[in-house]
Amino acid sequence: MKKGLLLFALVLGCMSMSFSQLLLVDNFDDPVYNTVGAELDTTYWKNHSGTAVATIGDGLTYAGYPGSGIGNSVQVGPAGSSDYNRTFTAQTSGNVYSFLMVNVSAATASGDYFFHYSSNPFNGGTTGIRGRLFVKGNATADSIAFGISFGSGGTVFTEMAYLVNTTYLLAFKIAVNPEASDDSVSLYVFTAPDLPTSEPAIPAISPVGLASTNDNDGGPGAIAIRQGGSNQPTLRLDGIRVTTDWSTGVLTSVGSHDARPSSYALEQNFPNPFNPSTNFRYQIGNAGFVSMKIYNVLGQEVSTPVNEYKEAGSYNTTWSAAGFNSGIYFCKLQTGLFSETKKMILIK
Ligand SMILES: [Ca+2]
Ligand SMILES: [Ca+2]
Repeated sequence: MKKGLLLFALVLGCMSMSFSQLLLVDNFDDPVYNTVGAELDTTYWKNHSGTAVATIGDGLTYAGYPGSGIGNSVQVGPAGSSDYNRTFTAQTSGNVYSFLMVNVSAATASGDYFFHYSSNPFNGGTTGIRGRLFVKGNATADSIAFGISFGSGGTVFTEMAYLVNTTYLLAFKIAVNPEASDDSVSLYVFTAPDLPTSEPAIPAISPVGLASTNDNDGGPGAIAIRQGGSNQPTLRLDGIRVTTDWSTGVLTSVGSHDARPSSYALEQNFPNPFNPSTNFRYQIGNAGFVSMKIYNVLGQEVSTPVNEYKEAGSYNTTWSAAGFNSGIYFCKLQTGLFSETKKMILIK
């Protein structure tokens, strides 16, 4: 079966289940890809434009935030121009929050955007839903303001109330609503130790974009980190947690989607041959969505013993083949970039 079909099957399976509503986590903590000074890794982040990619910087901390103090960060600027995106399951209704720590060391007076929402598949932001996160600085280059825009609309900034070289926790919200011209973005900015466990009533920037033509255009399904050239800020961002549920974003510690294939394994099932049930032991190196699917000898999917978000660790899963015919079956485990298949025999 093609990879795309498998992914589609995984997505369909997840939609019918109840699971943690974290859509994407990146703490830039994978030692294989995320060493300081290296380029933003293209294992997870796909290049949309530009060549001088963002690099990895020192990690950021924010007291109490689950993404705090884990591994490294992404360095945007001072040079370079690029736009790298990472997709997640598109959300066609409801709220999506991107929590991220941001520490700005320099920002231009006109400002520019450094992070944005787009659609899945990523479309470059010229069509589809689009929300952007900006920062600009004052003339003496010590105070900054954050800003947001939706679709092709203008940018709305906060007061120049924030400081350079200070780590803030941002919650960049995009709301997808059923009627025309009612989608929007809004922004919350927190200073440690402020860490509300539910969405505050009043954001730093109230909803922007309500009349945009990008409304209802597939929903958010990607985030992107962007360097914009001459007007861009210089900053680090870290601890990205995209979620449909505010409290999950700030409370649940689930590790990172960053994956090192060597820390994953699917052992041969036991017993094998078997009747009517058999066990699988497997190991997950980092938290993430895990699917275990059973295929018959024709390659048809016949059962899904596992299809949920799991913490890193070792697991045991039993598959009962009562009701299935004798024959050869395959068990495929998939999570992130890791995939392994074992062959087994049911004898009745
Ligand atoms: Ca980090
Ligand atoms: Ca709408």
